[in-house]
Amino acid sequence: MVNRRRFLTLSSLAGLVPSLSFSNSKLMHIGSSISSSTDDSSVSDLSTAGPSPLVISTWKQPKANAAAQAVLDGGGRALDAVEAGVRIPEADPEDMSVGYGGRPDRDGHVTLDACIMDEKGNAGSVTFLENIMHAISVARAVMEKTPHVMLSGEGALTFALSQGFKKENLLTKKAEKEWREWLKTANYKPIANIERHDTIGMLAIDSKGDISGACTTSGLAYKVRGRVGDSPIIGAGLFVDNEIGGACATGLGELVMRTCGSFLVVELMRQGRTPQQACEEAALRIVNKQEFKDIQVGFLAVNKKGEHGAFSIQPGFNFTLSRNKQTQVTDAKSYLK
Ligand code: SD4
Repeated sequence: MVNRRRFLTLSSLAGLVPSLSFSNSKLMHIGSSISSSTDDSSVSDLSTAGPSPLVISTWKQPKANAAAQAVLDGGGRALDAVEAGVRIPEADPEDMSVGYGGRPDRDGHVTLDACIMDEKGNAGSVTFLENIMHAISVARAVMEKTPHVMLSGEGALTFALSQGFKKENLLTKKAEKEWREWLKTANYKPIANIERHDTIGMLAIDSKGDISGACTTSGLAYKVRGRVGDSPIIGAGLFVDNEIGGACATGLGELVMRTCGSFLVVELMRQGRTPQQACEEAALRIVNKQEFKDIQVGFLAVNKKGEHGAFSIQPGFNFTLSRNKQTQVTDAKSYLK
């Protein structure tokens, strides 16, 4: 349950929320197909607490969820599910915020950030990786085959090649055309939702009740070359603690990194907050301390009981939840209306 009173209290203490109108839009039902809804309660009929496996991901990601759910349905591990899930947008040229087809940096290079965490607290990450489609699988290889957590840039690429990953061009014609158009003004200013962020953060709970998570992105379009966001940073773009739950973030990574956003959400759940309360409080931490006008950040979380929560600064953030062979896309509540 969302603790609205707590949120209102926190908000009004900070003097920051002039109007909080919570409408009561209902979830649409579901069947085996995908449904969508505007969800002000965020905790929906798919989120009935219980140990049943679930997959939840940032933004509208039904295909990714289906791939993850197939792993869970076969009795697979949450770690395998999240890897399989996020590989879908990584390979999709139409998804312009992740992997192949991702928008390049200002110099025309697609550079990838990704990380993964398993139920034992193991973590792997790659940053500033070029020319490898499945950054998430490289991150997993870092976790499982090296004594390290994070590899970056040229070193990450060399490692990927040594593991048999194939080098390929990730810049599609479409992304290149848009980038050349952008070059005419080369005006860079991150604005909420303007890049139609689709970075995927995914959390899964398997039939044993174990939790894992993955996050992968090509980062901000036309970023300064070498810029790394929150997505590959354990504790910022993703954090999993199998005793408590998991969280992931999307939006402007700089704001998420400054607050260790996903770690904060998980720690708030450890202190007793529901996933929804934790996401709201983490977002408030940002708006209380940082310039957030025009900036989007969204948090997504699940706890060990299988409850979920989602919250963003600006409207426009949604998430995809799959459970019991049903999938729904839901608009998250937001700080600004
Ligand atoms: C970043 N957090 O690189 C990512 C971008 C993102 O949806 O989430 N886009 O800052």
